[in-house]
Amino acid sequence: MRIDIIAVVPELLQSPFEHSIFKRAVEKGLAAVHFHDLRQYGLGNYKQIDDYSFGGGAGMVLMIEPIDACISALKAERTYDEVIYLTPDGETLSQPMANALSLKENIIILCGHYKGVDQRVRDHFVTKEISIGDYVLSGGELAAAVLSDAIVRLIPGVLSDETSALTDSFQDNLLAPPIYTRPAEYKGWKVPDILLSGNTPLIENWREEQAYKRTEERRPDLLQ
Ligand code: 6GU
Repeated sequence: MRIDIIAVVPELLQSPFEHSIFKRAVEKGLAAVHFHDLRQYGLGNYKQIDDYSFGGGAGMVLMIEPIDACISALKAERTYDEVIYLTPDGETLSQPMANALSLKENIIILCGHYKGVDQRVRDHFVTKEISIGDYVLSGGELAAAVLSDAIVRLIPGVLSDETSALTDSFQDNLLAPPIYTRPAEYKGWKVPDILLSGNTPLIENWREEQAYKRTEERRPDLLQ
């Protein structure tokens, strides 16, 4: 999968891609991420990318020309499955959305900034609008890192133990059960006996019960 990220401040989101699971995905050739600085497509000597809002109102709006120039240059090179615009008024990111996006070949992620982008960008270039939750960020850059992480770890072969993505919280609409590692006792705080029993069916049963209990307590909405 290839992800092209268009951003006003690409520096904000580079380092998450240089470590851990992402780094491994890139090294294995399973994912490639390319950053595009919108400013490079800006207008005139000052490389202008934003302007005042028609009709007045506070805040600058990202202009259509630089965005068109950047997206068109990318589309001239390859076909894209989605052009995603990150915005607080988009559809809230969910695990099923991440699952579906992990099957795509090429995607563009456009990060909003300031007040957002000219509506005509959304009407004519964007195929999907995504928010990462009901709160406001200063720009879409951090949201792009979140979205990309959620997607890339699901690409087959990226996680060393392929089943581990399947047992994630949310993957079966249940939160993950409690987990423990050594020591079996610390300051008198014990690991549940059953996990030390070696009885796999009983352990699986316990985990399922715990996942259900935790979901009931914390996210009853997921059980609907
Ligand atoms: Cl995608 N962008 C911004 N600016 N704020 C957000 C968001 C996106 N998702 C939640 N809050």
